[in-house]
Amino acid sequence: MHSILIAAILLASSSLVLGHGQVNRVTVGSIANSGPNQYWAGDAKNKVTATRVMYQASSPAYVLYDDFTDNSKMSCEGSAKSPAPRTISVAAGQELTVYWQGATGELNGQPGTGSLTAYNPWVHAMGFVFDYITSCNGDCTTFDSTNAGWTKIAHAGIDMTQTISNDLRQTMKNKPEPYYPSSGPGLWAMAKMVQQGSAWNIRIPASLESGQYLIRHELAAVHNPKNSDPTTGPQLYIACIQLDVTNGGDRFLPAGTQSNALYLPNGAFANTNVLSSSFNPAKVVIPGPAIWDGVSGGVVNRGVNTTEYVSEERSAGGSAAKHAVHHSRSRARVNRLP
Ligand SMILES: [Cu+2]
Repeated sequence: MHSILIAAILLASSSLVLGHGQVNRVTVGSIANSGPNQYWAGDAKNKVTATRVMYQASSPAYVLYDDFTDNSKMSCEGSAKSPAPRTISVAAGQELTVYWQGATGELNGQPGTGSLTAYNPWVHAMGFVFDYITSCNGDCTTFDSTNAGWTKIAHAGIDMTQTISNDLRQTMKNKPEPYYPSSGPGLWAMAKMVQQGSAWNIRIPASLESGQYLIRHELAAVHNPKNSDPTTGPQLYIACIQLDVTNGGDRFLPAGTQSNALYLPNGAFANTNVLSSSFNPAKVVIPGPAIWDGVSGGVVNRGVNTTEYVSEERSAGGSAAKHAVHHSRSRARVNRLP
């Protein structure tokens, strides 16, 4: 009995390797910016994209728990030092929409995927969605994000006030990754995303000062629970999108959390087991730092007296002081513009 179950799980795990995907495009209002071609750098759209190249569909296809402490991989899936050539303009307080595309056609035209047929829908339906942001300290197209401090602006786990559609539940049953909870309430953020046409909205905080920022938009699929095999556990798909935020408010971001400190390789998140008989969707905790309140960090100094401002921040602690000094420098640069 048990060996049959184990064999079934192993079979399921091996076929899951074919999943995955990437950003199809990012939109702001009626403006669309295509994601890059991950497989051919010479593609013309790679010269005009604002989304950094992610891993391809084959190994490595996503970030696993062994790499949760790796700043280079965790910041932008290997593109920390490989920026995209463009930025997308978005006003503070406005939304951008990220459209994901599956690398394979498993869900193409399938019920419950938001009638998306122009390209492959995203292929996983259980997991978290996280949105982080960091300042590019100037130009995102030259910004090395390896040691960036990330501020969380949104996250979603499993919504117990909602239920997956019967259509998507049935569609996932036809894959080797049936949906859990197998009945009753509990809508994973990733299922919600698939149901709405593999799209996810991200609202830029209205208080955020104008400037260039990198969004770290992250899907964390949990269909393949962790065991002794290092290729199991949550699969992180990390899209870094370069933004030019306009009409900003008067706040700058706090120092944030480096990507190698967001999640523990052996914490509750890494050990999420949707297949366990003891899995309780109501007890799922969203990992990572708290969502930014839109206030802490600091007030942008639009005057010329940056020295006084820096000394105020210094009393708040080392990293904040460092950040404040950096900000004062960028203020000074901004102030020189006509
Ligand atoms: Cu996948």
